[in-house]
Amino acid sequence: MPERITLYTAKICPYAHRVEIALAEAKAQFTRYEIDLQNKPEWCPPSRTVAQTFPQTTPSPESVKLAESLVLVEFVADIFPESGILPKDPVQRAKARFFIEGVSSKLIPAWYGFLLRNAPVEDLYSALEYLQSLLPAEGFVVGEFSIADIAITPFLARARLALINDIGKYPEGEGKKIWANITSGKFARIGKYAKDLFARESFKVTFDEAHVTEALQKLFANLRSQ
Ligand SMILES: N[C@@H](CCC(=O)N[C@@H](CS)C(=O)NCC(=O)O)C(=O)O
Repeated sequence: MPERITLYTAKICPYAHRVEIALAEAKAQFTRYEIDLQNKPEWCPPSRTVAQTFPQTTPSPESVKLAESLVLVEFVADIFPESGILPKDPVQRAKARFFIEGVSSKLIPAWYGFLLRNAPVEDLYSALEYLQSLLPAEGFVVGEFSIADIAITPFLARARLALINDIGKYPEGEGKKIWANITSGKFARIGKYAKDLFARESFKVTFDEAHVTEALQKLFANLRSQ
């Protein structure tokens, strides 16, 4: 187990946010460095496929550097087993990972496609329909709050902000309606699930809504005119 953890992160980044939620669940002591993704330090990997999230055992060059949000969430679960975010039962663990797979392969591509390229909203609806079908009648994905809920929360939180503020490439004025569509009616279960996720203390203490709203506005303000 590392003696010290340093997390290089960015409030805007949904991937890095996963790790912050995991650390908050674990009540872990760590040093947090906010990185400006538009002006990254030299040592930060240039590729956008690599997360800006590295727990380090010490700040020295010899320190252990790890990346990739889902790897880091499980790393936190491994070194802080008392956090309870990794289900003890192997079946529940597999179910949590199965849900995460759906977030990665269905929800995230559909959301970014819609947000950035005005891809059909039906893709987003069908990804959410699929994930909703995996949810139990109430509570979190495997009952207790787990890695599965951590994987999706930052994306739902940013989708809400982008949609209620009408930020994105999709037609102007559609955002609020779409957020209402995906949280009520046939998506009422997702709506209740999102409320439960947003009420979680580990989410509340790690989400700077004003900062993320402003950052989304800055990043994506010109999308419709491009
Ligand atoms: N698969 C990575 C994805 C991380 C990722 O794409 N992060 C974005 C920020 S949200 C990034 O690296 N942006 C930096 C850049 O584009 O240079 C993970 O799960 O950690």
